[in-house]
Amino acid sequence: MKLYSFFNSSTSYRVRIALALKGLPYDYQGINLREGQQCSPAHRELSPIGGVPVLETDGAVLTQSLAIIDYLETLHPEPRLIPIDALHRARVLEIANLIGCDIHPLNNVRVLNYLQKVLAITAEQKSAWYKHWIAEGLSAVEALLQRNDSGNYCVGDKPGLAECCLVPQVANAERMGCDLSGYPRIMAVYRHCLELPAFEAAAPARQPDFIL
Ligand SMILES: N[C@@H](CCC(=O)N[C@@H](CS)C(=O)NCC(=O)O)C(=O)O
Repeated sequence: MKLYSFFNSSTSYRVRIALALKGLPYDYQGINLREGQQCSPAHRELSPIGGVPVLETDGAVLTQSLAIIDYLETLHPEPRLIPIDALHRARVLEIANLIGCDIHPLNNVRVLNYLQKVLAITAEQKSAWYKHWIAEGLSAVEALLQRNDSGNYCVGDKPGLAECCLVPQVANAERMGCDLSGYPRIMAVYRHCLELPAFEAAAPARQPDFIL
């Protein structure tokens, strides 16, 4: 398998964690989002919307991190990242969807670029936008974790799809200087996961295309 990724892309980080949790080897191809490589005609052949991650596998090209993780889960069910039990499964998917649909798209590179380059907002306004949507979204995740009575993990006693989504989103928020002191349950899961070898291997600083 070949993964097209950018070291600090949170959606690529989701897939890297899933691959590492399942112990699946892959080749790494960096796509530099800072240089706009995701918009090149060659990359759009792989990802029509112009993004990462992309997984090439068995002659197929897959986009969308959650679809890629679902594909990996179907072919390599152990360890399970998405529970079978209906309620646990729904709880994992509600966190993954909250992060994937309600948080990440608002602060994606193309959205921030449009705000700054087309609508001409200032760097301060861009930062305020970013922090606002992180606060709205992570407050909701924190409420779900309280409802789940989470401990080391969002749901249950093993890392899975919810942590694949949560850890990269928190890493991005930390990098962007967001105040995370109001999310004790989220931070407990985050800190615990960062200690695990699979999360360490998937971390931005461990990727071949890492740059400061
Ligand atoms: N929903 C997609 C989002 C993929 C995505 O947009 N990734 C970001 C990086 S985290 C990206 O490539 N952005 C490039 C851009 O917006 O130009 C997924 O989950 O894979």
